[in-house]
Amino acid sequence: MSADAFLKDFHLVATIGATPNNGVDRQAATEEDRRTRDWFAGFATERGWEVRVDGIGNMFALVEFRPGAKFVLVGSHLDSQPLGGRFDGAYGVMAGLHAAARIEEQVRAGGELPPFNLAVVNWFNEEGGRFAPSIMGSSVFAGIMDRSAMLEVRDLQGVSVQEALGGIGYLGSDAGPEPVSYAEIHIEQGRILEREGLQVGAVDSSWYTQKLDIEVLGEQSHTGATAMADRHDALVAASKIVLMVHDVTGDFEEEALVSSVGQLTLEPNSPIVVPRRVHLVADLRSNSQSIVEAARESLLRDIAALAEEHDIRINVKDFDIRANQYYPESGVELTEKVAADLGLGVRRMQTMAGHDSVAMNRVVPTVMMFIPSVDGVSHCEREFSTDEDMMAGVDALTAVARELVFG
Ligand code: HGY
Ligand code: MN
Ligand code: MN
Ligand code: MN
Repeated sequence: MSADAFLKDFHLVATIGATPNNGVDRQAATEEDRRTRDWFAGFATERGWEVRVDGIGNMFALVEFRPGAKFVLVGSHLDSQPLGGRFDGAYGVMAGLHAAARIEEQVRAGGELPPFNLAVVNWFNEEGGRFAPSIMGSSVFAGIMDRSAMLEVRDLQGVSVQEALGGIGYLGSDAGPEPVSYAEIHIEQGRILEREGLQVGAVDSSWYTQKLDIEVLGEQSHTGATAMADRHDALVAASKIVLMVHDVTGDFEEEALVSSVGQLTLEPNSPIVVPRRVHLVADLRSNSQSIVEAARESLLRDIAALAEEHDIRINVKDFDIRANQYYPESGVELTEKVAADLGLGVRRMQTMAGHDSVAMNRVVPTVMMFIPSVDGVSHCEREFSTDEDMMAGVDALTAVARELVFG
């Protein structure tokens, strides 16, 4: 499989769910997600690879060399954020498909049968935008999240994961392949590789992350006729919480803690009604678990005082908690060796973003790799990586996956 073949496929898939400024909107289990899934299945069946869909919508394309042997999984996710980037996740799935096609060609030509098989994975709902929590499909596969509970999760319109997956014809019942190891390549979504002029990141660890689900319950009333002293305005309190989530980072060393509120919904959301309810989600991340926990404690104290001051109710729930992950040294060294063999600049690094590898590393030895992001931006239409860097990544992933398959 040539470089041109990869680029042609990548740029074709990027047209699915394309948005006006070069992004994509392919949220989990939407019509656009279905179209990329169909494309994924077509690529596999064209090559005679078996396609399986499990009970949470994860897709597997199986390249079987040795019947009955375990599978090296390579992959990522095809779902995107709303108005997201066309590289996040999709690059890793496309690179996985092409790496598998190249390895299959080499095995068929070379004659030597590897001890393990190979499967390319498209994980369901890594992004957690439409259905929270994120990293859902791979976490169910890894036994970290309960499938039936996840099938009941509903989006803001009240549609469940089960209904949505059924609606696009991807609520399967196949058993996924038995994994022996996992490899994932992904855009860095930061600016370290670009700044240092390197082509590959050998990811050795992931940050500690958690989210706070916050519900502010005030009292609905008339924005004109209600005296200020009588108002219980949920949005005034929620606005203070948004600023608290930002300001708490100032209690720690610069960039040691990152946080934002990314989602906020308002009821009834009418111009002349004092808001009754605000739902907001805060994302807290740090390389240090104790920093996240200290920030959480401080926020809970300040939010309790706020509820008192405003005489309203505020409910806070923790969710999407991800402990630091440390990837096996052998995998980090493999990435470094492969990059050096390919003449690519490489360095070790952590990931602040979550990935399916965070779930898979809990169950099998996992190799996580990055390619550079231009300007370090992601989860936006401006997200970009060059064809050259993408191709270098496909070469690196192919070499890593081949090493894993040959054991
Ligand atoms: O959580 C994350 O960073 C990922 O994009 N879902
Ligand atoms: Mn991603
Ligand atoms: Mn993402
Ligand atoms: Mn991610």
